[in-house]
Amino acid sequence: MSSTSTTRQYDFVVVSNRLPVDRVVDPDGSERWATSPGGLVAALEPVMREADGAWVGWGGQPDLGLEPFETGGIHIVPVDLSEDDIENFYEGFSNDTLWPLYHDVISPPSFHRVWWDSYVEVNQRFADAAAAVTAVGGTVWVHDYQLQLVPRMLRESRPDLSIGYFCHIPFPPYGIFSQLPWRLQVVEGLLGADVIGFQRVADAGNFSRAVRRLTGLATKSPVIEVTAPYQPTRRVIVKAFPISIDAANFEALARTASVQARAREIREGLGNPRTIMLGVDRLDYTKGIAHRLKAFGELLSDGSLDVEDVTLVQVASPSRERVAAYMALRDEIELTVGRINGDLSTMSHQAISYHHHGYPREEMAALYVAADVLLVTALRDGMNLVAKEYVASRFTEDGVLVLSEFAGASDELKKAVRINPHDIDGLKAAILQAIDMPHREQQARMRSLRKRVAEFDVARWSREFLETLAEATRSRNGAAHSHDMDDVLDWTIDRRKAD
Ligand code: GDG
Repeated sequence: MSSTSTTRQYDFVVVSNRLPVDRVVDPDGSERWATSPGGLVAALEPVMREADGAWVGWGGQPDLGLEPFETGGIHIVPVDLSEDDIENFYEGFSNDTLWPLYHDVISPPSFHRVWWDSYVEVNQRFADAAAAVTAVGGTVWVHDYQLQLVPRMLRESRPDLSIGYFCHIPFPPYGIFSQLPWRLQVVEGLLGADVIGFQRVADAGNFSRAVRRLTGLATKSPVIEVTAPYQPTRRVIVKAFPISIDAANFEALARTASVQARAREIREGLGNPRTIMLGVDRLDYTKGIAHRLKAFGELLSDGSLDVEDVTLVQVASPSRERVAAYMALRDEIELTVGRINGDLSTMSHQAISYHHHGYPREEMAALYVAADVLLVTALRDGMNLVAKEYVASRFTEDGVLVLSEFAGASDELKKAVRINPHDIDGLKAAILQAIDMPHREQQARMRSLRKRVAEFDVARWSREFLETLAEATRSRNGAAHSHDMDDVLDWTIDRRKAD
């Protein structure tokens, strides 16, 4: 780690709530920063390196008071959050207002004016930090629902910038979005961007409808004409850019001898069941874990499945543990798992192997390799990367993906066994279909899924977004955007030709 000057400016800046690095305390008490394993870092790392870009975000703990620094080749510009900011902006407005509202109000959103005030204040802090470190004519890419006001705030202070925004979660239909007391401010905040990206075509449509209803601006997909009284008048592009994973990297990991050996060990540890089913989710009410458990429990208790033959491994990684709805969910899930295991496990075979842990990537890959069936039963999910990771790991071309139609991934992964998780009988039938699927059918489906995931990987996602942003900016103000960004785009286009 080395310090860099606070006044340094960059041609390419990414802004996200969390930094792409985690603070790690080693056994000897020393502290260091480790790159988070997330796909976003993997996707943007080459672009960052090429453009010598910077990442603006929060370090994950209150009041760190850090100066900009460099780690793993990435320039880091930390934004400080206090305990109050975490409570009001992050756990409050982001995770207890926007998250449930944007996921079909599965859990009721709370609306509190102090949370909103904090959201405005913290968004301004992120916008100021980004404005301070971005060079004239530079490009800023803002990520996710915690920072929806940043595009407009940046546009006001830095009209010279090229501004992109990507929403990782769904954008709700107007009937739901309109519940938000600050709906107009949010829409106006996003319209500060030149390009607004969503996971699904439906999300982009929902956003455009909200714009029409709230502002009266004209929209004709993919363009929103921002006209007076809004200033500056310009065109905003609103489109779907479905996010993906570093598929080649995942496959390479799955192929390693150690991951293969670990997968065999996992199977043996479970008592060598005929079928291993797997669920991997943050412990979140959007993921439909309770629906999955209900269907599986019923299949065991009505005799359709035998606990000696089939085991469900459920990884529920800890998430948002200070938010009340997540505490209640944990209790509900763990009670259900306990009941099913208590009623239906035998001395030698457990019905559900439940793990409330985060695991290293290698262990995740071993689980994907070991699993004959992956269950994705989300009630609403922007994309669901777990589904794509499973597909990328199945280089043997077998295994079955059961996929909720309410996950963004279902727009692309058409050969999955598609389910409506609310339809418990349908879900049970799909689980049986997956378990009994002939090998040839598994292969035919998996080949098609793998082709899609390999072709539309995360590098392509970031490339397509940044190319669209560069084009939009060019048409707005001639070729006035940064020349260094041109170099990055030349590089991404060369990469595409090489693919
Ligand atoms: C949001 C949107 C959208 C999970 N447990 C462990 C672990 N993971 C990794 C998975 C996967 C990622 O976390 C989860 O991504 P998802 O896409 O499934 O879901 P969200 O966290 O809700 O992400 C979502 C995504 O943003 C991207 O735009 O797809 O819809 O909600 O990569 O593998 N990784 C490790 N240990 C764990 O225990 N190492």
